[in-house]
Amino acid sequence: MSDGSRLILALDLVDVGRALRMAQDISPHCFAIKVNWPIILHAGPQIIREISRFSRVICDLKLADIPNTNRLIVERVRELGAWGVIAHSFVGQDSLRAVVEAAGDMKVFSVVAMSHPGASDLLNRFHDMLIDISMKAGVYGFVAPGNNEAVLRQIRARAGGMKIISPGIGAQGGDEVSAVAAGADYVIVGRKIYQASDPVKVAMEIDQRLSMML
Ligand code: O7E
Repeated sequence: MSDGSRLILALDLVDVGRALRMAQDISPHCFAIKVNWPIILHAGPQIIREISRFSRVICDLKLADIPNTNRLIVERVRELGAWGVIAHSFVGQDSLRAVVEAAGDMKVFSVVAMSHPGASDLLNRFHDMLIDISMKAGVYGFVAPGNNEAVLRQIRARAGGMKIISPGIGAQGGDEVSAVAAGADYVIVGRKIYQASDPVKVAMEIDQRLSMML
């Protein structure tokens, strides 16, 4: 894991052996590795512990439940050694606060806008309210789309100095340098890296492009 990197690898592979090898090979070139339902359902929750031995792990369960259920899930994620966890904010301040309280030292990122086209149907119209809910709940940072510069800039303006992590790069049309220029602290990249013929090379290139912006 690289403290100075602005890259977060989205490890959405379903071949567990390949995912672990890729996590190990790319971890020196990224800040953290994000694990989502696909790899957790194939490998089991212990994958969080396994990758946490050599990298920060952001556990992307996009929690969206009542406070008690959110708390029970986050307590387990914490036991497994994750560095961060992702929750939805639209469920409200009490649900999100339950995540923050159960997280302890883990960083909580709340989703305040998303990167897919359907996000404009509802969610992305409410990012200001979702940021306010998230701030009152005490989150560490936000998830905001790296492929939607207008929305990302608005979120950065309201978020002040809080951390923003941004997916939507590569396969979803966004560019890592533009996303950071628009306000992202870290970019989340999956297919552009793991579907490349040389994933380590692509990860290193992204990492280098972003480090030149510092
Ligand atoms: O498009 P890719 O392959 O680079 O993968 C993007 C990853 O980011 C993937 O895991 C997806 O679930 C996630 N993501 C989005 O693509 N868009 C969003 O709006 C939010 C997320 C996400 O991870 O939310 C939490 C960070």
